[in-house]
Amino acid sequence: NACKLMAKQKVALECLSYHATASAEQTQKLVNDKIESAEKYDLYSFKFIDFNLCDDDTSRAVLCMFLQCNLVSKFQIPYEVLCRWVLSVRKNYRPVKYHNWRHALNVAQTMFAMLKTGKMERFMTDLEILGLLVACLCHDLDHRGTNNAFQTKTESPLAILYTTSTMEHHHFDQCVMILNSEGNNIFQALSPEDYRSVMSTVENAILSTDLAMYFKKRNAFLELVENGEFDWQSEEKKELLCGMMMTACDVSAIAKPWEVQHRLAKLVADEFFDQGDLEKLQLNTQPIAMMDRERKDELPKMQVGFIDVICLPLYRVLCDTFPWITPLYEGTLENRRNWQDLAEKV
Ligand code: 5BB
Ligand code: ZN
Repeated sequence: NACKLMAKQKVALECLSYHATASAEQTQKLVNDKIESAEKYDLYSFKFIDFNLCDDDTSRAVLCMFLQCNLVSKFQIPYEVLCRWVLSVRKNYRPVKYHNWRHALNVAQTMFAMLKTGKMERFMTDLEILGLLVACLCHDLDHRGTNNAFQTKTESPLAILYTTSTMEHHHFDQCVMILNSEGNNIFQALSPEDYRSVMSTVENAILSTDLAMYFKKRNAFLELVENGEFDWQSEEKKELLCGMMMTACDVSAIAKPWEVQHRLAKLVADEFFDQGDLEKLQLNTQPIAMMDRERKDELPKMQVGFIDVICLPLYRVLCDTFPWITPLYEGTLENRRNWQDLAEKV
């Protein structure tokens, strides 16, 4: 398997070319920072936005979620290690337009709001809550602003390494790499059994953020719900539920107040258009409508499609089972009306 070995080494060399973990100074500063209340950062709200937070506040908001869930004391996470880990994760996001650190923060915050305000924490163990928050923060690590299809088309080393869920496997790899870096292992005090368990939660959750996985899991999940399933305790059902929750958080920009959704959709579109430009230039191919900046007039119509095919069915089935997360469904419905209005104007 020489090909895979070569690909693995290329990926590893890329990683070596810069320091992956946070500096001592930056870590010490965060350790000494005052962490405000969860209310101050608006963490309980499904309308949370990061626009007004400075970069330092984004790290502090993450610490606030861990503290609020009692994860630091329950799993004896040394506070300094947690601070270093948060900064290292932040550092391993690239400054792409949408799939950057702020997207990861927003996904984690929606998870926090679903668990707390949405009252879903009663269905989860503390170890699962820890795994889910870590997964949200790490789920797009080292995203390059291009999707799985692009990796395949360009025969990137990552696509040679992983033929399916290419980027998602890489995001998980990066997550493991950070945890294994000196002074970054927030799981260091866990028993071997808990360690294996939380890593398997994280892996399942990150791999579930591949849209292809979502479509597979949604049918299985729908079947459970239609059979009147209310016991989410078995391992298999828990994995399905966690996967659905990850997608619900990953696309939750679609449920934000209209002004915010409009701005975020522009960022998503800009990142897609950049990939489209690369395809025109590097591959000499015509990108799909979604990635073609010549067709940006079709954006409202595409958002309606995205909402109807992916978002509303997901929020519908989750809200039927967990009614306290209904703001996600209603926010999405409201945005559908706005995008539909814009689509009719074109
Ligand atoms: C999505 C699947 N793709 C293979 C083909 C296109 N579709 S889509 O028609 O549903 C579509 C989705 C088309 C355009 C879109 O954005 C134009 C700006 C979107 C879209 N995707 N819109 C969004 O606001 C967001 Br957020 C997203 C999610 C982008 C990341 C995909 C990760 C999916 C996780 C389950
Ligand atoms: Zn994401």
